[in-house]
Amino acid sequence: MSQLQAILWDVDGTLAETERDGHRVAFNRAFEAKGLPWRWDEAHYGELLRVAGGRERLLHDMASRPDAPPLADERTRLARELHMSKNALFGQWLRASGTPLRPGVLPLMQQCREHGIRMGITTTTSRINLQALMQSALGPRWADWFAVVICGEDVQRKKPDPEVYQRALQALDLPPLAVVAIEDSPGGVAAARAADIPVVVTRSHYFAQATIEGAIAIGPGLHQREGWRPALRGTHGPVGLDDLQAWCSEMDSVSQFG
Ligand code: XBP
Ligand code: MG
Repeated sequence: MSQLQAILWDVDGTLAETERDGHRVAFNRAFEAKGLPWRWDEAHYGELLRVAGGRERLLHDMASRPDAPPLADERTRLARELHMSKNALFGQWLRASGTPLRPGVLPLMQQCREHGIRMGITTTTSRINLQALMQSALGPRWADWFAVVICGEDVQRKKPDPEVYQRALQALDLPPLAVVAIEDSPGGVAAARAADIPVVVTRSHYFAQATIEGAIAIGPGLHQREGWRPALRGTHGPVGLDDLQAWCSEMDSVSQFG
């Protein structure tokens, strides 16, 4: 493992808990505003999260709804309309709720900035949603924190396809083993692994129990040292760059760990 030179951040579930009370509720409000009786409860939305991308998720759900438009073109149009409406409502929710970054995220970001470790965003979410989150969490100059930002619109194929990660590596001009991805979902981990990038997983609400294969470390969040596999040395302080580097160095010995 070479020296760690950059961190690639997933967004939904990793930077912030945005799904259950954010995207899901905004989808439901968009259905209501359009006069549709569809509602996604928490459990159903958990199932739907297997499909990356809000528009793709809508189309997937319509496929099993007898009251969805019969023609593919109509479904595509409706999905686009609902998705735009959902994203606007999601932005309103973020601004009103002031949803914070998950604990431990900001300290690691600050440490990266202090030590010249570049950061990137690698997400399937829409750019407008990322902007709303980062604006509220890091302020109007949030983009200065990141050397590369790849969103859903920037790729042909969303996670678990590796494209988002391959594009980030290309933009950073780094080999996969010089970076670490931080993810929360099996699809996100699969995307990073398919790009040969080592992945650290912070468990999120919807993927707390999910089977996750191929991560170099899995734990409850960056704010605490307890509960990580492989175990972290020391008992105080959030997960830091030294910890990420140590996991990367141990990688070969834990590659079978799922
Ligand atoms: C998570 C996703 C997204 C969001 C909704 O992205 O799959 O689709 O659920 O956002 P990630 P959009 O974990 O890669 O950040 O509706 O804009 O797709
Ligand atoms: Mg995620």
